[in-house]
Amino acid sequence: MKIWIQALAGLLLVALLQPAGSAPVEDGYDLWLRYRALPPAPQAQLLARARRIVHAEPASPTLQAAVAELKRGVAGLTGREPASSAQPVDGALMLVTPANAPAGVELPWGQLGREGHVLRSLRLGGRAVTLIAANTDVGLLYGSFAWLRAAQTGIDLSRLDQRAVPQVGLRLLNHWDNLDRTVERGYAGASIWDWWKLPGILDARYKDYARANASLGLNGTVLNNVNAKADSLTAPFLAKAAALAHVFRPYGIKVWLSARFSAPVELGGLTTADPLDPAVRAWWKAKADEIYRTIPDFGGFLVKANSEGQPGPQDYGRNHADGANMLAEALAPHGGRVMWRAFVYAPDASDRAAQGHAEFQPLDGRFAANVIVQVKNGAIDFQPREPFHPLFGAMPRTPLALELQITKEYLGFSTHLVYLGPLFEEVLRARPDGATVAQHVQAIAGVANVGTDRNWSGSDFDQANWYAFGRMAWDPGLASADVAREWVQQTFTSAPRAVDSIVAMMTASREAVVDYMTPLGLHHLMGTGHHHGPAPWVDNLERADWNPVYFHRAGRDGIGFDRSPRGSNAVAQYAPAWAARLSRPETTPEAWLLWFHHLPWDYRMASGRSLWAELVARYDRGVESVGALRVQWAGLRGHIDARRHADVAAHLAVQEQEARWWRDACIAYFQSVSGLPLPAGVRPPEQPLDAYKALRFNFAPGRGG
Ligand code: BDP
Repeated sequence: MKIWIQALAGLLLVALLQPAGSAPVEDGYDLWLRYRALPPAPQAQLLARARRIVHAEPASPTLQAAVAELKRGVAGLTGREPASSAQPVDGALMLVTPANAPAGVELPWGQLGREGHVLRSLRLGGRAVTLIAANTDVGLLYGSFAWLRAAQTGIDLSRLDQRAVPQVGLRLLNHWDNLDRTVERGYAGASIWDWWKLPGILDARYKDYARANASLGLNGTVLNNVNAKADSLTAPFLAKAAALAHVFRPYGIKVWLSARFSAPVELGGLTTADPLDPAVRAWWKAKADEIYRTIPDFGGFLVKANSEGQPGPQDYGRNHADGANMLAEALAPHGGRVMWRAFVYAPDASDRAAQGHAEFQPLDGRFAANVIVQVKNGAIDFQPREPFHPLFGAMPRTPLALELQITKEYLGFSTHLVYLGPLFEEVLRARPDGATVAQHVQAIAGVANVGTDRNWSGSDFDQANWYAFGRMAWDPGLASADVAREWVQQTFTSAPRAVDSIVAMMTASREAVVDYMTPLGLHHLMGTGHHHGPAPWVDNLERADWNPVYFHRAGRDGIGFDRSPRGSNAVAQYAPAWAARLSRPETTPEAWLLWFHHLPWDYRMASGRSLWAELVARYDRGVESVGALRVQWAGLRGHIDARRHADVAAHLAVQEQEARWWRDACIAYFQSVSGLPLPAGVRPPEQPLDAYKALRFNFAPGRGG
């Protein structure tokens, strides 16, 4: 017995003592901030450029964070941690603001604003140095992350001359996190906010979360779900939010809260939350004062009102502007803002896609200066593909925010590999009129995909969606493929062939999900409530506009939602050139065809196929694309650390099964309504339609509390 115990203990010891210098096990926790050792040549180049770090003393907490990150990064990438120095020695990395910039160097201070930065390598008094220059310490922090990114993405550090200034002022994550730590539409574990233990106990994750966001230039975070509980505005919860704000402050991140419109009734004991009632206004003013006493740099409120059962000004016969302006007035003396969501749809609306514009556009110009109307990228709800929302370009006198969803509620949760960069790019670059959506907005918000899973996002590749959101919010001009490339280089490998292969996978993945879920402009075909899997047959929900049949309108005569002038005429909400284009199927982009038109099954497509044959072909193409992703990933074995390789491979195997399921269930259903035979050579669905209809997912994640 004793011998056995000794032998076991010996084995354990061997397992625990890894050979010196062996690579750490990759569990995804470090995100894109891994800083693993570079190959010898880039390592030498980096060392020559980071012998010492020169910075102002005493350093503010933000400057300390920048210096600490540089030291950590250089130490990881080269094995040697640079010391701080007061002198610009040869090879110095110098963090400079106008207060300590070296004389004689021309820098474009006037163009950098509060958050912009310059990276420049130059010779100073005969010494080779690198300047990270910004007007503020937070600019230096962003510049430090940018320099570390350059060091890891093959950029020549001896010829640096980069300037980066964010184009959109407010760049936020929206957490749909509940106070009991469940996360609405969260697929990465529980909420990272341990409300119960806050404010006394601070999880180390909070700081790493802040580092990750700062590395992307995100400058705000809404802590709680838009389906808000009033409790989040009580003193105990404000103290908890303040503790988080304290951790985030050095990283340039402001805390925001979702506010429940009826809080004056629920917390204040008032009989009404009518925004024009003086007592209600006084309550919110006092609440705002209390919040700013607790969190002096509080960002403001995010509000979901009169949407999906949430309380709002319409409960009192008032409109969205009345509600938003009342909150804005309370926050204004403190510099706070209101993000008022335009995600609304009335039970009696004849076309849900037209509702947001119908309620909000007439209010253009009536919102207070510190209100921003937050609009989802499309008019329905974060589908795999939607045309840009008709409110972009339609409210020229109102600041707008673009809301994107990083968590993949309708795109396979955190199981499917779907890189969202191309989706973000599509909407940011869409041109409602002379300007792009990105040019029309003053804020960009992303519904977070962060949770307590060790890898933060539920899968390795879902980290890329957080990354792409942040990078593209900072610079909407970035190409999604370039963002994917730099993410891969920092996250997986810098070996060029492997990088190319992974970037190709990521780029293809978005079109694949559109094809195997909702091709040709179809939308909202998913299962009820949990939104997992296909259910195009659902027709019995309480509200018409919750049913997939409402959206696809498939029957013997054809398929698609007629939003042309012959139908709901939602196209009229777009600027005239778009309205004209979208009114006719021949001039509507094929990717949006069934979003705007109801067409017969034998409608001739650009490919020469009938609509029915094209639809089937798209479903098949989607499944084949996932098969191709699996093959490509299998070819990367040996280039990627074993644990993450196996994990991604397992996810892709499930994705392929689920893509097949989507294809088979949708084809079986549409065939049952069209009555058409399958085109020649097409594989019939594996199961009869009823088998798909019978599936239940009572415990699917993400439904919140
Ligand atoms: C939908 C979600 C729901 C959210 C809602 C919203 O299914 O959970 O509360 O949007 O954005 O995407 O308010």
